[in-house]
Amino acid sequence: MIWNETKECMSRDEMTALQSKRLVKLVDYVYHNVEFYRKKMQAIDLMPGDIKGIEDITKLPFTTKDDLRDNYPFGLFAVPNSEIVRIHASSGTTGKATVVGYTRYDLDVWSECVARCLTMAGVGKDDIVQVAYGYGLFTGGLGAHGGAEKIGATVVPMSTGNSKKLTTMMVDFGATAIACTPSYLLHISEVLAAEGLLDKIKLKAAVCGAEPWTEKMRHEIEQRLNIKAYDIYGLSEIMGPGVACDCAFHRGLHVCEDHFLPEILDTATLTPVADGVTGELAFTTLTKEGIPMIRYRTKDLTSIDHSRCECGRTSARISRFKGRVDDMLIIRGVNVFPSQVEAALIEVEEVTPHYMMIVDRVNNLDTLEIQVELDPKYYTDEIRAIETMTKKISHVIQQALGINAKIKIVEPQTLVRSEGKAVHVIDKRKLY
Ligand code: DLL
Repeated sequence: MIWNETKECMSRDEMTALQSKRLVKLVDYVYHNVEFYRKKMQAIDLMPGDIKGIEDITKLPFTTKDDLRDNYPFGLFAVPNSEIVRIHASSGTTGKATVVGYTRYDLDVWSECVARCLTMAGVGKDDIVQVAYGYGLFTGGLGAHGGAEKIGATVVPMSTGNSKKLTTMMVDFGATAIACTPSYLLHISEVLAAEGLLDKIKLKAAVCGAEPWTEKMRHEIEQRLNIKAYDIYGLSEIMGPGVACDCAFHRGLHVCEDHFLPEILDTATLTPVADGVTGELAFTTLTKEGIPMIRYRTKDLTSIDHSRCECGRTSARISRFKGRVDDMLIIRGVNVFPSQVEAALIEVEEVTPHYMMIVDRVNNLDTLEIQVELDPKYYTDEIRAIETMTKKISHVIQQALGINAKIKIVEPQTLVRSEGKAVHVIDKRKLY
């Protein structure tokens, strides 16, 4: 298929026209090439001709992660395996892996989208980019890699696993950009500080994503490393990193909406909500050949803004993620997102942004313990000081979450640092 009609900075009408044209073609494509979609459409008496533009999107059925698992491994592919040139997969915590396949054209689109994101972060052909997302079945490493190569940057495929080597090479190679998870970058900043290398780096930009993080955490990273940090979003079912990224104005993430049509859905009714209203993000892949997705429910919570950005780009922007529908903890009836804890802790000067939430149930009552690390320069054995600090943090958490939590202050460097997606929650209630 040839999809090559994209023009930069289209007007909203031009974008709608392009999306509509592509959607019509896509629906016809999946109807004739993926039995799963054909059966789903037949079940509701929907024919490809009934979809005339994006205004008809709500007529189409949703797709979920379970659909991918139920059709494991290749059941949703629209092309024979001879056309598939790459497989990625994500395992999740339960069930079978979700497997995705890319044609050569899909890989081209992917690197184009990541290249757009890196360009938004000011990264170009003169930069030396350390890619420190995991390489392998996870899309982070190879996805970022493809985009960085596309813009002609010098790519250093570090992957994860050896922070000391990474920091040494960051200095020796004069790396100017890094792509990794925000939590890993915080860890790298600690390693650089411990090695006395902070003033020897040439880093100017970081493109961070794959996990929720807050605006405050971005500032923290920027301050520690004296760089600019950008938020990149994506998911393997849709493509991988590069579905959206924020620009220098940080007023939401620009969606590559010529390739991915976003919808924000009311979490209860699954009907589209207005701009600015938070709901579940769904995507329809407008150009994907290997494994096209129709109204894929991401479970990620965000809102959308279709107005023109100060940077001049006209693409729709999704706000920084509030969490996932299924990350949401319900503790004593209150909805709690780990990102709220992170945002609250970052307000407390004496603690680091590393934390672990342990949720349990004692005598039928939910309990929440939050383990936090003090900044080494504030760490003390003095019981009185620890008590005062604990009280202070309890208050901040109570204000942020609306529930009480037991705060446990742990010694610096105690909590496990992640190299990939950070794990911030142990929910023991699920074990019963
Ligand atoms: O995490 C792809 C990726 C790699 C994105 C590197 C950015 C950078 P999955 O493993 O399929 O793919 O996980 C996708 O991660 O649905 C979100 O819940 C979360 N996520 C990804 N980026 C962000 C972000 C990759 N910038 C899931 N902010 C998504 C918040 C994010 N959450």
